[in-house]
Amino acid sequence: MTLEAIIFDVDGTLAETEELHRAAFNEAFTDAGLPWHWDVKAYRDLLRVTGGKERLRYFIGSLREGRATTPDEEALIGALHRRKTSHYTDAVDAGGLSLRPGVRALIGAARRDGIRLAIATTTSGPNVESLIGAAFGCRPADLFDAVAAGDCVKVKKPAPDIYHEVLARLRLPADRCVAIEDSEPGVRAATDAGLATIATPSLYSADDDFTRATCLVDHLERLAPPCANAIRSTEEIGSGILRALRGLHARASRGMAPSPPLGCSSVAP
Ligand code: XBP
Ligand code: MG
Repeated sequence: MTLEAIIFDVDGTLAETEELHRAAFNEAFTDAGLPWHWDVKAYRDLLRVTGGKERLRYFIGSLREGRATTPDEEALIGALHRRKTSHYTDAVDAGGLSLRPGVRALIGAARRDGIRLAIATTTSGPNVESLIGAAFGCRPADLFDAVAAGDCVKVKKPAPDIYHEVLARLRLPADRCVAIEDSEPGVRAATDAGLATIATPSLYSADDDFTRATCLVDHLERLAPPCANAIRSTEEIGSGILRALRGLHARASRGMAPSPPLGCSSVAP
């Protein structure tokens, strides 16, 4: 089976975004005069709830011992989340993020080789626009054939809906694509949609369970074979990552356990 498309998650996968998200939530709380503050430990737990509005709803529910949110609280969630998105996109627009190792190289190699690119993310559309604008100086649609983000599906990850949506937009079956994810809910969503999935854990997801992933690797650049000459061009790194992805995809589509590529921390059975 030929590899035809690569589907990227955004938060934690394209870039280490979660500390900026956390700061933006806290700024929104301060703006609203609320005494709430999400520290790293609290945010690690809250990240189990995917989606910013859903996270806020869960948090407010936990303060109210789990009872359903009132209409006033729903209005507050909407207002806080709009404010949070504004703080977050301002920080990204100001250059607050850089891409994770290997991401730019792989995107370049895929474009040179005619492999299609897509995004399947829980994060809101404006966040994707800001990150792609800051990193590549273009709109997401200039780089990606399909961009499925935020509320474009009713049920967010770990449900597979966002991947079903992006596969429908690509008009491709799952076995022609690979997904790249950084977290357990993301890997679950992608694999439940039938996708071979490369896991590149991020700061907040290092302790997640990645046993469902096709391959677990610290970051994408580790998939490029090392060379004696320590200096490799971005093109060489990108071609190496893409070659490894093609190999992993081919083995996954034959139902074989992938042989560990260099730099793989571990591989699912
Ligand atoms: C990760 C998330 C997102 C962000 C916040 O998404 O759960 O909710 O933390 O984004 P992914 P919003 O890894 O799928 O990109 O506040 O815009 O929802
Ligand atoms: Mg993610």
